[in-house]
Amino acid sequence: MAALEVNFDGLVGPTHNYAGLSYGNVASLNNAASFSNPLQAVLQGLEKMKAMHDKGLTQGVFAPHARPDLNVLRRLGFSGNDAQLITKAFNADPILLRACYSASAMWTANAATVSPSPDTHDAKVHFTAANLNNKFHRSLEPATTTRLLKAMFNNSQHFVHHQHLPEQGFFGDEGAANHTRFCDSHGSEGLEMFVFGASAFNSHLPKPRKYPARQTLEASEAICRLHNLKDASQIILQQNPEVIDQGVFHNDVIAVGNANVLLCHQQAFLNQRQALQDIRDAYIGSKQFYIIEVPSNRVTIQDAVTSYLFNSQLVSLNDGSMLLVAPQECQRNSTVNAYIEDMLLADNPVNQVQFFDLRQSMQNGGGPACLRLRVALSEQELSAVNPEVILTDAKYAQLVAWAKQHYRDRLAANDFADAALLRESYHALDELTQLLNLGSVYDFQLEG
Ligand code: SUG
Repeated sequence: MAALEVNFDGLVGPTHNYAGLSYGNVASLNNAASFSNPLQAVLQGLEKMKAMHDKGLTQGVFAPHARPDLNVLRRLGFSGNDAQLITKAFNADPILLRACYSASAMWTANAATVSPSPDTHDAKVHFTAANLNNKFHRSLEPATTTRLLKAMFNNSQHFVHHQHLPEQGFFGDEGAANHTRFCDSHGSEGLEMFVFGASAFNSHLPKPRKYPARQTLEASEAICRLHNLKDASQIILQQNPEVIDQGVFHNDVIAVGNANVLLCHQQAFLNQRQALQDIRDAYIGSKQFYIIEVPSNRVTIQDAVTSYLFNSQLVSLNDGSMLLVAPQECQRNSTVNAYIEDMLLADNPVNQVQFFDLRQSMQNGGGPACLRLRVALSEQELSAVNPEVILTDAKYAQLVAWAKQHYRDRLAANDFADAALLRESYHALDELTQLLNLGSVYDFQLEG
């Protein structure tokens, strides 16, 4: 049956900022004191979405979350009306307030894990929002993510939504950032690869020493069970803990897969030689399977982390060729750029590259692949998706006009003390629920 992959890109929220919240994510820590430009951020993201749409791909839009999250501030003991809550939190702990304002839901690779119907025993598409419990600001996401997923994929004949895993480090789950799928084509049965950073229960497996492992083996195993995955459609591998300590906080910072191609760094996996053989052996397609393994003497881990080469998207175009959707930082890094040029000429399906300016997101450690959640859908399943979340030329124009009306072009530390930002943000999202026909997915009340 004809099927295609739809990338649902996170629309950057109006409170996008740099608060240095993600220990282990080098860009987040390095840019902690910078001011942000939410308008530029949302437009950069929309430009990538539009470019994919212009290539003939089906492109989806994933709405931002309502920020600031006042419910969590109330839970933490702050009280009063909206403006009083903001003032009290700003005076008590400005970084906590910034965490409640974080637009981190833009990185929809972390929103959920999705298993397409050819891989599951009940032939339905399964969704589990990630609990993201390793970082406080991200742990605020799963409930709203689930509501958004239900508003986008609202059809129980085709779509199954699971509750996120228990909110505890043992089941730390970062969603599709540690999950990729190999297949002959998007509609054929695939092999889903889950990559974990450490095991919570098995002390024999190595762990990173410095930075946290955000995905556990136990979380990946639970997702395989919940999604009712066929045995042949799952493989679980461990990420190399040494590279986590060098800033590779998700597998998608060191590896990316699409269809019959895996692009990964030489140091991506623990016991890499065996891991790659296991993937080859487990591949269930009949096409040739390509592994493009980038040697350390061509691209160092440091270059991988600063350029985000492996956080490129690999997408199959309608003519059968494969496109690398890379951040501009790869083009600016001469070693990485030279590697890409060689890769395009080598014997593998990747034969085009397009670079994007996603600097606003990149400065928080979010490249092209972080910004998208992949959902492979049959034609029938696609027709059951809320049509308003699929990008068209008209929807793009509406979203650009909406962003220009509501977003600021500069946010600095003191702006978070003023409840005007809260009002602007809630009003923007209220309007967006209508543009994307999402219903009541947010739980804020507009005062006055
Ligand atoms: O969870 N950064 C995000 C970046 C997520 C990238 N996603 C993938 N690799 N798939 C994170 O670390 C920084 C927020 C701040 O510091 O203000 C942040 O949350």
